[in-house]
Amino acid sequence: MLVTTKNDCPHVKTTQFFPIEEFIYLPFQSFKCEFCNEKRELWICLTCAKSFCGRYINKHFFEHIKQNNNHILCLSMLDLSVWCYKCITNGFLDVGSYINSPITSKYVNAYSDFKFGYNFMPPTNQISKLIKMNSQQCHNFKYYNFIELLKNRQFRNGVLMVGAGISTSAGIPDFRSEKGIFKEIKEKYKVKHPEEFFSKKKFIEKPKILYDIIKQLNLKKYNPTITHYFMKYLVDKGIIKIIFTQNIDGLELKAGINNAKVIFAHGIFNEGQCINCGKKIDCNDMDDYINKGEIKICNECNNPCKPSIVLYGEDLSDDFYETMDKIQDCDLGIIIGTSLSVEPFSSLPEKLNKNAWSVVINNEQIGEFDYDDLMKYHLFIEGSCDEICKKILVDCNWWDDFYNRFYKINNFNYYNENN
Ligand code: CNA
Repeated sequence: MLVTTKNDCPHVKTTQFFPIEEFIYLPFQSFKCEFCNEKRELWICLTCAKSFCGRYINKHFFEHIKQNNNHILCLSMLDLSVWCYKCITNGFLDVGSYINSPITSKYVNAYSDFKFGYNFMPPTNQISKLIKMNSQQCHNFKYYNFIELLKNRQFRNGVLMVGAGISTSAGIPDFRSEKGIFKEIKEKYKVKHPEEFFSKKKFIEKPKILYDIIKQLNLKKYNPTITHYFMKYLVDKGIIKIIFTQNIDGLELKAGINNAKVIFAHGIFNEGQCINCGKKIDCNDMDDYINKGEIKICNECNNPCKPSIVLYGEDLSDDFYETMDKIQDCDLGIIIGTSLSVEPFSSLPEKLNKNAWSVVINNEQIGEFDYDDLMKYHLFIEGSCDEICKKILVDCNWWDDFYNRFYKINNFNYYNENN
């Protein structure tokens, strides 16, 4: 084929281009031919940003321009070349006009950034005049792009990383919020650093305090929240494959999520073990001791037994370390209700690869590192996690199904009613 490179195509000036600030957030990975659903040899129309198969498949791009007179510039999703169909002579099949202009380069760069993770062409002065979007617009584009991918099952290997914030609406306080456990401990025990009561050192010195805290928390009485069922829903849909939780309340299991999918990074309250030799204690037995406020002593090594939660100064389970390497293969990471301030859990999101989506749902900004710098597709959704999970379900058209499966059989107002 004879190809001429044109830097001065007259149709570039008269073409109405799809807004570049929206183009950069299009879900290219789910693009297919608008006519025949083909995924091979696709062309993106630079006017409407829809995709169509090319001459070697069913020639639907030609169909598109026949129907839309002014849609003539297209970008190849294969080799990133841009063509003008008005400049093409000899029918469409023999001679093409490859366009290289500042404006079309913006689209090439944007798509290249998606496809390869870097810009295909060096920016010219014109191109580098970056289109500025305000942060709300940017957020909305990203959010709806995310919803589109979620609803079309483009994510197949997602990971959830969650913390105490997913259980606050059940009535279980978190650690660090205004009404959190730390504040209460500070006042009750007159200490500056409430964390110390969750340390191995302090437990060995004064085991009774941790027994009292666990007794007061009475974690057995709580029920899962909308967010827990949302997590179950994503697992059932095959979108989420692993859940890392910092929570010790076990509500993930109460919501029906299979034990094999959940890594309890900080253990679980209703089991027990010796602080020294690790010997397991029957959970009813441990519960009895906690309720009586009597310290269970290990009959193997004579040391105090603790609920099977990981204390500061103790190592996390092998499961945690073995599974965390899987995060780098995930296509989606959703982080919910955690301040991400406890290591090594707080480093888990950094294991996501740059092309994975990372979505943080929390009622305040979190994390030490700069996600926007680290992740190409990062979305922070601020607010109550139950409300946001509901919104996502509605936007994906999953709400009715979710409602019938989980919502109508659970009373999610129990906490609000009691408070
Ligand atoms: P944290 O440090 O208390 O952070 C919780 C985060 O969630 C904060 O950023 C809050 O602003 C946010 N948050 C609270 N409620 C909501 C809500 N409804 N919607 C959205 N965001 C909300 O707790 P982390 O989990 O980050 O810290 C890890 C500790 C807490 C782990 O060792 C846990 O074992 C420990 N913990 C667990 C539980 C539990 O099992 N439910 C309760 C309290 C503490």
